[in-house]
Amino acid sequence: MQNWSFNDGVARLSRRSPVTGEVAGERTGSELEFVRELGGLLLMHKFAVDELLTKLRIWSEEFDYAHEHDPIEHIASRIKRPESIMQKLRRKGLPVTLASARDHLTDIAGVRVVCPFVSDVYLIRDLIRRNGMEIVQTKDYIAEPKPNGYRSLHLLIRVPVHLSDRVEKVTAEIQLRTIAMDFWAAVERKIFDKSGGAPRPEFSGELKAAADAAADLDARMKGLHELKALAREVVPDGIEGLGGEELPAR
Ligand code: 0O2
Repeated sequence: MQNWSFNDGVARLSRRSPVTGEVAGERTGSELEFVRELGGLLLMHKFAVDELLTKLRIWSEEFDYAHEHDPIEHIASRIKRPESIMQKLRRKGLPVTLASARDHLTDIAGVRVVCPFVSDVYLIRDLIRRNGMEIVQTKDYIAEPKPNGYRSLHLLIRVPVHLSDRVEKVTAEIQLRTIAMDFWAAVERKIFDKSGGAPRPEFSGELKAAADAAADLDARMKGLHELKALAREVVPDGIEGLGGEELPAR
């Protein structure tokens, strides 16, 4: 999920170069009409992403300060490219209109949160729920991974966007996963680009085994994390202080 600039996206949709202003191809009248109308909808989704990112960054810093544990490793966001919006509407057999995009596409605003531990994924889910954002759909691919091994928690949330004269609730998709899950998903996407269809059966076993290895890594890192917390409780100075004796200076 790459960051994407709003102006760049609108320029792409109209096939107008953001640098030279030249129009690089012909669009049908209805597509151009769609281009003109889409701007406001995309801007509203950009605002939703902005609101969400602000909250996530505050929680990240707050937890780091108050609990000496930052539950967020990194965040990525994107507004769906206008070309992708048109493609998705066509793929779903829907009319390429503003109303159709607004009513049927729930992933125009997308935010991905990558966390150190699985427990952090659910902590962020709970913080979202407790902080004025309604979760309208949950797909828990961590509890039930996809057949290829894909793991992530997907939420559709309603983000209140505070405009100057009203509050609009905008749907955004948020994907939460661990660093290990993110590594697998990012590389899987590179090897098996979604336009290429499902991987051949002989690759599926290896792909699933790699996903299981990532899950095993998560479990082992969780174990280490708990061990460190326990050591801190028993010996406040941590594992380093267990022996009690200072090493001679070298
Ligand atoms: P992009 O460019 O990543 O946004 P829907 O979106 O509802 O039509 P679906 O499959 O029901 O389709 O939605 P789901 O299961 O919530 O998955 C949507 C997104 O999750 C995908 O977005 C991917 O980002 C991610 N995802 C789902 N399955 C996989 C997978 O097997 N591998 C990887 N690497 N990512 C996955 P898009 O639409 O593909 O595009």
